Amino acid sequence: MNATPTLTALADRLRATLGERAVLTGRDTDGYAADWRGAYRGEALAVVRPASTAEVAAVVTLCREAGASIVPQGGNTGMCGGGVPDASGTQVVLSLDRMRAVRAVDAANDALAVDAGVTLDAVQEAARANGRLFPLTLGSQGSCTIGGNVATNAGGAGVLRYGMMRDLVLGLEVVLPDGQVWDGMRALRKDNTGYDLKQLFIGSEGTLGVVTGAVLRVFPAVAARATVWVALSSVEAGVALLALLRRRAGARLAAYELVARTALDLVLAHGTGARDPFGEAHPWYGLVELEDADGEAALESIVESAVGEAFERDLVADAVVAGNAAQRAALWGLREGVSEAQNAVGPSLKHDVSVPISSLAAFAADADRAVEQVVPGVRRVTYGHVGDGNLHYNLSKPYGADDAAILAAADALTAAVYDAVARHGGSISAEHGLGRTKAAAAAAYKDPVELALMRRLKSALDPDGLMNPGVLLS
Ligand code: FAD
Ligand code: 2HG
Ligand code: ZN
Repeated sequence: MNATPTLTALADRLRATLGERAVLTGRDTDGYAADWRGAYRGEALAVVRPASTAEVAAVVTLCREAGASIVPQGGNTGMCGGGVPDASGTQVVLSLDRMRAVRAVDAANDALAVDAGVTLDAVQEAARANGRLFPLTLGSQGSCTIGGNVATNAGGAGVLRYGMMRDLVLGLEVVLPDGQVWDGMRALRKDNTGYDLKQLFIGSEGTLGVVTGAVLRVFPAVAARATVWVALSSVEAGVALLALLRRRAGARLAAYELVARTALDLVLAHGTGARDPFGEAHPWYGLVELEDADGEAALESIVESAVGEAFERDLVADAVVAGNAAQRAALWGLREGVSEAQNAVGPSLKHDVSVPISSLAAFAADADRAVEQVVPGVRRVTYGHVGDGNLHYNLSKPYGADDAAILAAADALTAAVYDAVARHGGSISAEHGLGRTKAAAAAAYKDPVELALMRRLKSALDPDGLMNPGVLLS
């Protein structure tokens, strides 16, 4: 679609307000118009890079006057195409990449106030520099931003102990679709003065406003860690091990990740320097980490006795404990390397699903049967956060097949997985959000009353539908 005259003038008006260098057009927008997987490529009318909340508000107002829709973008590491424009060439990408300040640290209140464009790595570093921990941990943390983490309600490996982004935010600053700034940068743990509006924006994927700042909860620094990689015969064994670990380690259980052999094979084949810790292959692996403020020896003794009991009960077939930081990093590399390694073998179908933990094994078996019927031999690259009931039930083409084998059957494969999710009372998005990929599926699988309520909220806040249309709600 060609840009209308009003839209054509918009880039000039944005330049006049923000300055030449803050507005990109033409080929300069390319890096912002595609996602990191190459799964989505759109075309932007312009990319705007405001440097302050007031400038974000000015951009939103100008876009509204011109009738241009806005796609907020942080680090562009999202999994569902929610941060890139559509192909119309009429959308404005609003990038937060010039809003990267840590605004304030209140160590006594265990709180950190930041701009939305600050990277997750930088927030972790700011917390560390003040003897604190910001526990959100993602493979993308060098690039993803706090605004993106808020907008997607990001999860990751630390959820078991600390919760999702939703649990880590005390306050927010948001530019609303009408250009007003909501200053909700409160650093309170208790505030019972009505609806908790920040929770509405957390997980809203840029459809209700632009997050420009956040007050984050931080925690005491963790000085002691114990990390163990175990071999498991089945998902059932993995789930039984979770209960055992919870009983023995309590709140010290910080992460418990599950990795199928198919996923490990990809990392061993495509990851740099990856090495199988065991001499023989096993169907499943678990990566377990305990943490505490101090007392490494105490943690190691809990790990030893827990793994000892797991051996006696035949839950684990082999185990290796990280002896130092380098070994710990190598074990985490086997887990965190899966996303990139799966990219190396062609298109992947990503299914970021959750079911009750008690249904994980039955779900995986059910989904395995269902996808096998659609494409015999389709590779199940299953891994994820077992402690949260969240599996990345990802699919790749069968060994030896070409890309068409999976692309032609993509919709049928995804429907087979989502139907299995529905049979087990699960969700089609545990942590990545709906984005463009799952907006239509959500309309089919979510409760109609819930969907209607979501649409009413959307039209109350964004009556002209200018905030990230086509994302989250179809
Ligand atoms: P973007 O990709 O830029 O945007 C994502 C969505 O948020 C879009 O809808 C966008 O419009 C919206 N948005 C971005 N910024 C704002 C803002 N300031 N205001 C309003 N809306 C905004 N995710 C997990 O949950 N758990 C994981 O373990 C995990 N691991 C990953 C590992 C790898 C290797 C990669 C590449 C990604 C991983 N992700 C994971 C996905 C991704 O990193 C997260 O979804 C992250 O929160 C996105 O942040 P971002 O800044 O890159 O957002
Ligand atoms: C992870 O847990 C991320 O590693 C990414 O959520 C999952 O690439 C994926 O599908
Ligand atoms: Zn994940």
